[in-house]
Amino acid sequence: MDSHAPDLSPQALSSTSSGTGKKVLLANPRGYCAGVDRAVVTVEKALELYGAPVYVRKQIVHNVHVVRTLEKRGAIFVEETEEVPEGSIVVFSAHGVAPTVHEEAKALNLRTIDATCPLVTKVHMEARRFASDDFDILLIGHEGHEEVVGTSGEAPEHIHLIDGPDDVANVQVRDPERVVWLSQTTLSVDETMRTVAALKERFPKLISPPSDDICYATQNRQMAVKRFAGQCDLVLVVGSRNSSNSVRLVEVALECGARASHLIDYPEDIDLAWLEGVQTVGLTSGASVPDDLVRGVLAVLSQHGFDDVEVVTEAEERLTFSLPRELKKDLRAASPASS
Ligand code: 0CJ
Ligand code: F3S
Repeated sequence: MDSHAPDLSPQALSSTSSGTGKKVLLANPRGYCAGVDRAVVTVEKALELYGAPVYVRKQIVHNVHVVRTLEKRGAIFVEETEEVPEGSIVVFSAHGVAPTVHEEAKALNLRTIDATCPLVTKVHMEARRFASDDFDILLIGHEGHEEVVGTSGEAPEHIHLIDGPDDVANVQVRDPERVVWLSQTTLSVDETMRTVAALKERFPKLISPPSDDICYATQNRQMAVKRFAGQCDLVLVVGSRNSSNSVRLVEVALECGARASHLIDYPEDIDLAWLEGVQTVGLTSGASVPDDLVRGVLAVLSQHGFDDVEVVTEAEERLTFSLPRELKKDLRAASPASS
């Protein structure tokens, strides 16, 4: 971590103002969710336990900085299972994989560690259950996103992808009386509700998922941005371009009244022209973003007079997930005393 980065404790934040009138509203919660923390720690522990290299299928989470940092420690990221040398260890990313990927790994005699977020696994289980009850499943999600590819792979014969409200008119189902909708975990809550409303118009008997598929972290980060967007001349979202939940935060900020909003990977990505005439900056980060990067952004903002930082709290998150079973077993075997 950058030792010059600002202290984000409440005491420090309440005493930093230099009276410029320039202000930062800092979203809470922001950054790492329980599933990302688990996935990143999984790769770190695997590197410690087995030694480098550890192969990871796809980006473990959609964040450039996280991937670069793990690469430096000896992780090798591959796009497809077949790129992993026979007999090696491979970690599956937080976004989940189709059953065919497990089969490919088995055929190559790979040792797999599945870092799929348990909340994604829950959606996979819903897909399997509704498919076995012979429902048509309308999966709301972004075409080509890894999570959607993985979930669709659970029941390709039953799943129809709905990528936003415009896809609703053309979808064909076998029996309009047996239709359920499920979703990707990292969508815009508001847009998804618009899509569901359109689907219900077409299929009045449409069944909803047994519990929210858009996860708690996605929802909380969007709600936190909604709290301050209307007061902001600019909302900065730290996150990578391929991070669905991060991109959604920019959209939410703009929809909810922010005059401008930008997605940045690093503090250096801030274009100083964005700060011209700005009094209030909102700051948040996607679920795959380490908080060091947010601290770096606060340091840059402070250098430009934005040193009055107010934390805007939407929710306190305490959820944690235990490490993948297969890794825990090996960790226990390696150090029985600490388990
Ligand atoms: O799908 C997930 C399990 C979310 C992981 C956390 O975020 P990120 O940025 O890796 O992925 P999304 O593109 O799904 O937001
Ligand atoms: Fe899981 Fe949601 Fe994070 S699905 S990985 S808790 S963004």
